[in-house]
Amino acid sequence: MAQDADCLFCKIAAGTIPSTKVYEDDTVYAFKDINPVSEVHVLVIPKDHYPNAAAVAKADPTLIAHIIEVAQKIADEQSDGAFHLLFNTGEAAGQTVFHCHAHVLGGKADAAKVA
Ligand code: IU
Repeated sequence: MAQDADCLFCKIAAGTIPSTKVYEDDTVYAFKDINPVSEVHVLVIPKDHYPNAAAVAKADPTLIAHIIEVAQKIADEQSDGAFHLLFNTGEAAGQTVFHCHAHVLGGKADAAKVA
């Protein structure tokens, strides 16, 4: 699986749409969510296009494990190491961008926005 020319997060991972980068390596890219709901709110995405986390797990289990490792690294660096990891999967579950992304939520939450 590679990039999707029409996908916003593929463009963010490639750097053609700007974002506030938090971490990058050969396979993943992490950036600050534009509408944070907690003190630390970072999205970790695979550079290759997959529609959701289950599709990554099926195609490349090592990659989904790596996304979780990177989430821990970000929580260690930006907070006290504790974090929520959220993969909205499917429109009815609130997924709005159909490129797999892990929400890494740490620090003080905005109670008005986090259910
Ligand atoms: P969701 O799980 O698909 O609902 O999450 C999409 C997230 O992507 C959401 O928290 C947005 O604030 C965030 N986001 C972003 O950080 N940058 C963007 O350009 C767009 C959405 I569009």
